[in-house]
Amino acid sequence: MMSAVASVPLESLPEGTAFSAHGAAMIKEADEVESSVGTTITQYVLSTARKRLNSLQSDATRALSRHTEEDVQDLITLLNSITLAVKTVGAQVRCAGIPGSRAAASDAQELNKNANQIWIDGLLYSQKSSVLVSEELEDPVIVQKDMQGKFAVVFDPLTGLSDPPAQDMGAIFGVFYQLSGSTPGVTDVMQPARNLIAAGYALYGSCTVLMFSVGEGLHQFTLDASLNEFIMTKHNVRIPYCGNIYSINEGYTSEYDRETQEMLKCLKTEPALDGRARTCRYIGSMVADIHRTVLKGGIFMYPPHTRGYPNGRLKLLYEAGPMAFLVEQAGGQASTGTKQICEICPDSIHTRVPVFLGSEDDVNLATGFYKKTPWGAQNKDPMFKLRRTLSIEEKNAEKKGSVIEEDDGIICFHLG
Ligand code: AHM
Repeated sequence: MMSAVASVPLESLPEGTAFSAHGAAMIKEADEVESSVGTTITQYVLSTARKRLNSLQSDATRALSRHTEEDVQDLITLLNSITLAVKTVGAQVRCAGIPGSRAAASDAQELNKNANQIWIDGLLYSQKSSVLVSEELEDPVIVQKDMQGKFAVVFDPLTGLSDPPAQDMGAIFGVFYQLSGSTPGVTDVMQPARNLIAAGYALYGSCTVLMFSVGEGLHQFTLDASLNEFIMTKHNVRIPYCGNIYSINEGYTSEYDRETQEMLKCLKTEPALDGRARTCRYIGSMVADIHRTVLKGGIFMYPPHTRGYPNGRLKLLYEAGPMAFLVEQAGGQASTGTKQICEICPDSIHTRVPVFLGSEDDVNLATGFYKKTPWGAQNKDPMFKLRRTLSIEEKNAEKKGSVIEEDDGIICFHLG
């Protein structure tokens, strides 16, 4: 794998274009590269993006009868500008609050403004996007004609800012194909998350982690500071079928709807499906709370409440949608309580939706309260509980990609 990287000397590439040019030059070799731990993000995209682009046959992409090699290279160039923005903002976040540091922003607002500009500049100069929607801007940015590409990008350049530096900050993004193929406009981003070509979130912790998908599983990349490159550190991350952690701002309990209040009572009294007592964790930064949920299982929630957010606080296009796509890629579920988040088409770029996402069993429990089949009622049936409990190992094995066979009534798990 590494020989593919070494075969194109970086010093032979023009300054500033190292990653995209390098990526394009590697196309041939990357055909043979399997996505696995140790791969660079560029290699991974090269080896998987074709499948994803080919599989997108929705109305959104029908204009492109088939993807071209150029589409793959354009996507890589676009993603290189995104990873560069993540690296640059990550460096600023690490310096934030250090007096005298050139990169340090003096306050959260300034940090946020800088982060937004870094993302916008990078995406514009990539010349691969046509429409940009940022949480920080009221209106979409329509890229000027001579710099347009064929992708529409939605992003939150810096999230988890309400209490810096105590919180883990991060970024969220999603990439769509431009809808029309002709004049770019706001309608290009009015697509459900199901149509995303790629999405990811970054977490600026003790190291910068990028969770990323092109629609064939969720993978973890970690910024290797010595190479300044994202390297795959976990291939095909699978969210456990159930977990014992619920994550919600309980300070709003009396202001949540009846369904959420009932569910919270249930979570405090009913153990998780695997028998563990439940526990609560809430950082107040969705990237950090969701990252823990993805790795450990459980549920993250931001339901509607009457203290200012009657539809929930999280925005569909660049927060809930990409996160729902990524959680589903890890085998989890994402719902508003009544609808799958990935199926919802936004009616405006800053539309908010309620969010319940995480382990399949825990999201089912939560949505049961909206479907009027709450866990409390089901739980009275001892057979129901038994059936659920019996399925847990099978479900977790499935999620880990293990092969399950039934032999004379005995279930065998072959670890994949
Ligand atoms: P924002 O859309 O204003 O950036 O807020 C999003 C953030 C999330 O990261 C986090 O989950 C949530 O707001 C916390 O909100 P609250 O303080 O109401 O619990």
